[in-house]
Amino acid sequence: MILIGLGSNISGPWGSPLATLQRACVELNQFPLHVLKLSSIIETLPFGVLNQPNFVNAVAIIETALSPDALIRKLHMIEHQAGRRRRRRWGPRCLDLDILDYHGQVRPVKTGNAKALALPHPAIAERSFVLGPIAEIARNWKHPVNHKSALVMIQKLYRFNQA
Ligand code: PH2
Ligand code: MG
Ligand code: MG
Repeated sequence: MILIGLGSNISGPWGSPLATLQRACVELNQFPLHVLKLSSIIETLPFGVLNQPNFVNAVAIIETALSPDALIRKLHMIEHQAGRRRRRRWGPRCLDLDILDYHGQVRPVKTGNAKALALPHPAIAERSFVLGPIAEIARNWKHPVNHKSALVMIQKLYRFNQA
């Protein structure tokens, strides 16, 4: 299964963050990409850098024959069309498209090369705005490294099991 995280918190050439996310879904469904399933689009509080507008977030299950590196290049092209320019870490953006999982592939985070693609996305476990939508559309999905479902990971995030 290939999972893509979508996020936006500033308007751009495709309109509001919500309109941008909707248009991004259309673009994600252009050959050689196919959207199999899309989660609800949810409004979320900013994570990391706090003094920025709320985000809209969603997760899509897609299929494609593209390799992870070709896919990320394609996603960066769509981000660029959506008006994304600055690349401040965790800062505001018109559109962010992240590969969360690529068929369970594991590629370690390479230190000293911030641009290298790490798989699965290294921050899934800390982000309810990713885990919630995954739980909604991919009940049988398991995290490729810890083998936990999104629901179990959300419970850990909120420490429900440790209260
Ligand atoms: N993306 C970030 C940083 N913070 N916060 C929310 N709520 N949603 C995001 O998609 C998001 C974020 C960097 O990619
Ligand atoms: Mg991101
Ligand atoms: Mg990104």
